[in-house]
Amino acid sequence: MAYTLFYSPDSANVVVRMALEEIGAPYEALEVDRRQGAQRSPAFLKFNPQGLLPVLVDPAQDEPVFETAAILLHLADQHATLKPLLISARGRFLKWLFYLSNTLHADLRMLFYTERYGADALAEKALRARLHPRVLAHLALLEAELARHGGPWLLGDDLSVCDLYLAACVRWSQLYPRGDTLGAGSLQDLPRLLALLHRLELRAPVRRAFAAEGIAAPLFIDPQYPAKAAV
Ligand SMILES: N[C@@H](CCC(=O)N[C@@H](CS)C(=O)NCC(=O)O)C(=O)O
Repeated sequence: MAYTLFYSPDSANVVVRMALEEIGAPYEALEVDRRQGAQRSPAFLKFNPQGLLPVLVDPAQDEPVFETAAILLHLADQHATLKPLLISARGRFLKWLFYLSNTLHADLRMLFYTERYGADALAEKALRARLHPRVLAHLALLEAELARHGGPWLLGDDLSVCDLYLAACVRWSQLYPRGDTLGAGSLQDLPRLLALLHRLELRAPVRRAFAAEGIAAPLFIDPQYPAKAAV
């Protein structure tokens, strides 16, 4: 039976959509209109009481799954793909998946929604100024990991859900929040990361995932806003 993915263009659901397209799993995508605040509607809160996207409904599971990393791990385990198959690499896989979720994505979220953390516009600007170098440090750490083992993917030879998550985070860091992003040239000292992003962008399933959300190339380096942007 098909999965159901709740989405809004260019929200974290695009990471899950890349995974579904890479896997070739059948799924239905249901739009939650963030421009209308539909993620806070009683109907959607039944699927995720946090009011956040993405949510994946797997008919084989007793409840909807939310949290991007949890959905990715679930899909990778279910389909035995987009993850290392050797049990000795399980720790490394989990380590980077959780790092992307708990550290990189978490700081990006704070950057995108500074109004939820800062007392006023000045405080928000100051917070963003503290977050920018943090995000750049996270990207530098990922670049160092790629240098350590030689890539081409974050976990080494094979594409994993970690690469999909990482690429979306780098994309968003260049687009959001509008008017105060990391800035041009912020990726120029990260050649291995750039190579990973170029390589990923060539993959047909990845392009299909973005096209389905109304997003044209370039996807990851100097990316474009979606046709229907929520923010
Ligand atoms: N920790 C969550 C974060 C998801 C998240 O930040 N979703 C954003 C879109 S990228 C969202 O739904 N924002 C709507 C809102 O905050 O009202 C995850 O990893 O799934």
